[in-house]
Amino acid sequence: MADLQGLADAVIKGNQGEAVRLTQEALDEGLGPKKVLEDGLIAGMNVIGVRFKANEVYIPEVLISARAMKMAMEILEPQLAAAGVDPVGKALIGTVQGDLHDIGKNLVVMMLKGAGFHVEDIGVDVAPDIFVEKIKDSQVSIVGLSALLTTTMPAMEKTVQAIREAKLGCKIMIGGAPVTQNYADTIGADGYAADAASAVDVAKDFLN
Ligand code: B1M
Repeated sequence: MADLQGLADAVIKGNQGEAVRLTQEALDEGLGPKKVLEDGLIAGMNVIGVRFKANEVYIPEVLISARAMKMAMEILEPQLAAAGVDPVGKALIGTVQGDLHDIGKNLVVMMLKGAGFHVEDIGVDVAPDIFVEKIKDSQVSIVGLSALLTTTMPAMEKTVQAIREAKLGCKIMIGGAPVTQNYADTIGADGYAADAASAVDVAKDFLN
């Protein structure tokens, strides 16, 4: 019988082989891909998110779990598309102009994917006009900006301004080590997250 709790546990433990095997087994037994995603993979990543926020697990564990989820998603994604299952939300994320740091951004991307979001990662050193162009192309409702340098924080402000001027109507979340809620308020961003797990909470709030 399909073991979705076992699948969630495989993601929590970062056991790629088991995550792939149990995903395939559940599909073979006729379980809907949405159920496998929600009650297996996302349930597992949710636990990792909670433990990460509570400092019970650290970045390496999150990366290992995210990799297990990614492997299982390779089997699940075509089935989700075939079944017409929409992602919970669509987000686009990049590191702002002048900044090459991407480890934190990548974690945010993984956690959002783990929570069922479709995420377009547009990389590092992204100029404001490129953000605007990519948002127009992908029609996302959530945009994430990451910065790790105090010297690139002004690029966040310019990017927020460019997105507002283009009237794209999306919610903007910012984050990165030097960034604060106060800075988000100052530059007119809609939200701030201190870490990758909190970024999921902020993105979910945006949907409501
Ligand atoms: Co750089 N670097 N670095 N660096 N680097 C820092 C950031 C620094 C604090 C080191 C230091 O001096 N102590 C310092 C910044 C000082 C400052 O501005 N206040 C610094 C500097 C100065 C520089 C250079 C200028 C050094 C030089 O060349 N003289 C240079 C700049 C290059 C550039 O960007 N133009 C530089 C280069 C590099 C490397 C390329 C060598 C490398 C980056 C590799 C990469 O990312 N692929 C690097 C690294 C690794 C670091 C440190 C050591 C680690 C950063 C990191 O990945 N942390 C960092 C010192 C440190 O933090 N101890 C440092 C782990 C990561 C998981 O955390 O990114 O904070 P973080 O992400 C968190 C949260 O912030 C949040 O969630 C994540 C997970 O919980 N978060 C978001 C992040 N983005 C978010 C977005 C959101 C929401 C939450 O919504 C969209």
